[in-house]
Amino acid sequence: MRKILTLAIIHKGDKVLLGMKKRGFGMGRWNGFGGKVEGGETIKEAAKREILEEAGITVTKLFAAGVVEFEFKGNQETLEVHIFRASEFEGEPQETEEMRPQWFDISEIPFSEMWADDAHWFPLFLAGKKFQGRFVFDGLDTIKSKELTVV
Ligand code: 6U4
Repeated sequence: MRKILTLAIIHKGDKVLLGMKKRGFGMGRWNGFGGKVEGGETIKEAAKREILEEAGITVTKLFAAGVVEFEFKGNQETLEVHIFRASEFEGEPQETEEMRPQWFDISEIPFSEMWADDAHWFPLFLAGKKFQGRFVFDGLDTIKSKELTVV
């Protein structure tokens, strides 16, 4: 089974906006904003909706940055995560039930409190590259195998 998810990171100048996930999958980690694509919406529409729901801001232009697949040992499900970048938005980031947004300097991204794969693809993201990859996890913290290429 395959689940299609979105993940959006606001990158403005030398800062990125991340959110501390307060509940659900990835709780306790800093991450971009996103979630499941619902019936009847495009992946980009889902990404915009999730940013509004989780950070309270409206993104005008979203750009595809990469697609990364995740598998977890012992679990049949594949997560297909579509990663987007944005720099322009309307409104002020605000804490929601799901996320606590915070700006980070790109030299101080809190990788030790993020998904382990982020340390691999974030440098490509910050360099404005497009990428695709596949990570297999053993548990929630350990990467068992990885593939990551610039496309
Ligand atoms: P619900 O059911 O709405 O509470 P929830 O458990 O909060 O769902 P979901 O599915 O809405 O989670 O979103 C999970 C988010 O985590 C998506 O934005 C994708 C992201 N994500 C999943 N695996 C990731 C990983 N390995 N690295 C990463 N982001 C990941 O950086």
